[in-house]
Amino acid sequence: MREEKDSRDLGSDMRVLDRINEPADLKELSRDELEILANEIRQEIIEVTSKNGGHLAPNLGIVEITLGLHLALNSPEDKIIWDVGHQSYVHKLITGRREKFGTLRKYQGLSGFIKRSESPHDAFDSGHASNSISVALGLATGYERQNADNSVAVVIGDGALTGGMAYEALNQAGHLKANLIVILNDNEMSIDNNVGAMSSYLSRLRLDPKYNRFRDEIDHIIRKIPAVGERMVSIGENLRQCLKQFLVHGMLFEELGFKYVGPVDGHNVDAIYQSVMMAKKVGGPIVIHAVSKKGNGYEPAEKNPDRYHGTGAFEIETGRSVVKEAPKSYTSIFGETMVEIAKKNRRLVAITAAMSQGTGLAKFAESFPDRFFDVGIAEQHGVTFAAGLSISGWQPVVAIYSTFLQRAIDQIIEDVCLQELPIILAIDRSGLVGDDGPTHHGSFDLSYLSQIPGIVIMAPKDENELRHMLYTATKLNRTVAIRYPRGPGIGVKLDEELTMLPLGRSEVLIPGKDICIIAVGRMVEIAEEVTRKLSVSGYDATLVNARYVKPIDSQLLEDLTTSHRLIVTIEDNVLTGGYGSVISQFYNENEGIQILNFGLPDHFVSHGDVDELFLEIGLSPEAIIKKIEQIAKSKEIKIRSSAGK
Ligand SMILES: Cc1ncc(C[n+]2csc(CCOP(=O)(O)OP(=O)(O)O)c2C)c(N)n1
Repeated sequence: MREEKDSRDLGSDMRVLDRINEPADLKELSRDELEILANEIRQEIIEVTSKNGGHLAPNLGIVEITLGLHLALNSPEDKIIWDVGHQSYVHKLITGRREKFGTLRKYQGLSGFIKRSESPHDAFDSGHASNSISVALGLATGYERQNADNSVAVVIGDGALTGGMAYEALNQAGHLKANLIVILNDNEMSIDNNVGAMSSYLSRLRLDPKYNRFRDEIDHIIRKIPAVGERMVSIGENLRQCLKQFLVHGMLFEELGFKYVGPVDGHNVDAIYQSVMMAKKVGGPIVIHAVSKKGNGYEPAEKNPDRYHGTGAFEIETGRSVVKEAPKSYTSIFGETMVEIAKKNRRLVAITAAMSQGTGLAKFAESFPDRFFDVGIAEQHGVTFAAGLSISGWQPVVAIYSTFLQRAIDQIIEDVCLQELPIILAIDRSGLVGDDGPTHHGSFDLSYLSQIPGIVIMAPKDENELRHMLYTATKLNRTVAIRYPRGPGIGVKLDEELTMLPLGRSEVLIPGKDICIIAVGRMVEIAEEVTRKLSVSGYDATLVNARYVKPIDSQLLEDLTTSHRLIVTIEDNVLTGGYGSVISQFYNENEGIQILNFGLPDHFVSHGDVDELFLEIGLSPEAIIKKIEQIAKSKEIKIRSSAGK
């Protein structure tokens, strides 16, 4: 950056941001202009997320860190790995995507996460937490082995640092001694308040009086640095001395083989820039501990950073949500039912992996603090922790999003199912989730779970059924998975009394003949529309709510063969290994039955509104009807003479 502002008119209509087409342009800016730029970036992010929704608070908190980092590095030759990638909006805005930023998270628009296909500045696709140090260590080691001098930096939050993979990577990095710059963005928050012993340790570091000494020293040094810009000065001996002086010995990171710098003010571009320059100079693995404020610069988000971690559309002046009124979400009905059941069932305990609000467990945590556990972003640990609780006599419900539960497949198989432990997996955000896209779609849970012996898998057709399923799960004494979608329920009336749903029995919603449509979970609503429209065309199709994906209702499936020739399955899981494939196997030997499976395709589905995505992949009611009618015609399934009337 240049030392002083130049003759360019900062008051003109053109924003500083409009001059930034690539990170190298930052190096032409004066310190004043950088400050203006930071404000403009905040403004732009607030405006776009107020319309499109998105990860507002994390991005407002990372503006200066992103600018300082890009000033010190030369992306894309130097690589930045963003943990989770939800905080990458600033990075997107200064790496050539400013003009497209209004399309953020929209169908066919910019992704809300890092995507290599979007820009050469995006070094690694991200969405799931805690893997950044592993990737970066691989990159740094790879470059070193090629004698290439590309720098590699990681930005990881204190929340993501609760994930086990981060420690596996720190462990190896300290051993390999690769040149790796880890910026720890410490805002004391995961989505909710951060938890765990590491979080307490970071708090102690933050409170260390050396913080201020370090900051003062940095300020002093910065004042003495000549203009840099493209003509970057070499880091002087005094900086190296400064670094030595402030490497605090005996600390956890040092013990792991890292150098530690900090805490550094995460809202001071110069401090970040200088720290990264020092790290490059010194070499080896180094942690720069940056302290920042989530939501910085927008009052509602500063006050409620958890509420604005990921937000829907909102009114900028007040911060109030402008999302249309909708029925209660599956998530909140789950949370309320947990509280209801737990009042009577004193063995019930709940576990979340850093998503107490997201999974609807906040009320449970409030009502039963001793029976609630937030394990951090540690899905694997959470599942096995539940196994221990189960053996000691508790009844654990582990609430995790479908996509994140992928992390714990081995633990579910080895530590839970193999030992027949009666643990309930409450799998939220199953199926397509919409705006967050492929890293967050719950596309695979039916496939990765239905292969496991002994597990029971349910999917409710509406929020009322979810209540009964949860209750049933607490009574079965088996490992049970219940998968339900993101977003509002159907708005059905909720039964007051919770009842058991017979194990492995599906529900016939509309009796008919010739064609039977069996749908899983949220797809029952679409299947209902399909059945209704088929009826108008003259087909009296049967509609079945699968309810149980495992065990399947063999008796019903057998009975269907007497009066049906086409069995259609509809699910929002990948076709491979899903419900439809199990049904196809069931009818394998039956030559009189034709099967038609609808589900998610064998490619990663992008982001956008769920209905738009369904349209794209042929899961809209119209597309389903068209295919059914084609097959019905080829099978000469007759229609009523009163069709269409
Ligand atoms: C494996 C996994 N589990 C859960 C999440 C959901 N998640 C997204 S961001 C986040 C909190 C991250 O906190 P932190 O790393 O401190 O970043 P901040 O948002 O505070 O900047 C969580 C839990 C995820 N992305 N990946």
